[in-house]
Amino acid sequence: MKTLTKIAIAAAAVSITATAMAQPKPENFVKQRQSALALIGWYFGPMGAVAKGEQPFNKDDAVRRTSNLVALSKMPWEGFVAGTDNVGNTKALPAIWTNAAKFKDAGTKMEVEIAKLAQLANAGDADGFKKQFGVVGGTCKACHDDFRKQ
Ligand code: ASC
Repeated sequence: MKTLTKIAIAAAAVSITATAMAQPKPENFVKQRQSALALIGWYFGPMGAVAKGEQPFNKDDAVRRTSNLVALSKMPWEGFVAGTDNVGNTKALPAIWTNAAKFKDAGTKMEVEIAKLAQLANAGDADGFKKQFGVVGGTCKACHDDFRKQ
């Protein structure tokens, strides 16, 4: 096969894949963001007992949870595409799209504060970690107050 033909076939394959990947169903966007946010709750929530002093700080557990959270905190946003405000059992409020800059800012705050929490976990700084847990929780709450149905 001529090189040019090979290139043309490869390009066509890439474009078919790109087209297929660019069109998830609206309900799959909802599933994507709800899954990411549920996992954030899964890895974050149990550390509340540490923050409250009900459980000792365990560096390995904190590092494991926060490294997952650093990755997860970047994920929900691509699920909030326009036109998915009334799909399935979403609690997303229209303000997510009508006040997109504020929503983006609220999401970025969570990412930034989770990154700090991960740094404190890696440093084994139990006191700093406990304080920062509350700061991260505040970023969750702020976004839920403004952008999620109660
Ligand atoms: C969690 C969780 C939330 C936030 C929020 C913070 O662990 O599942 O939605 O923290 O309760 O106020």
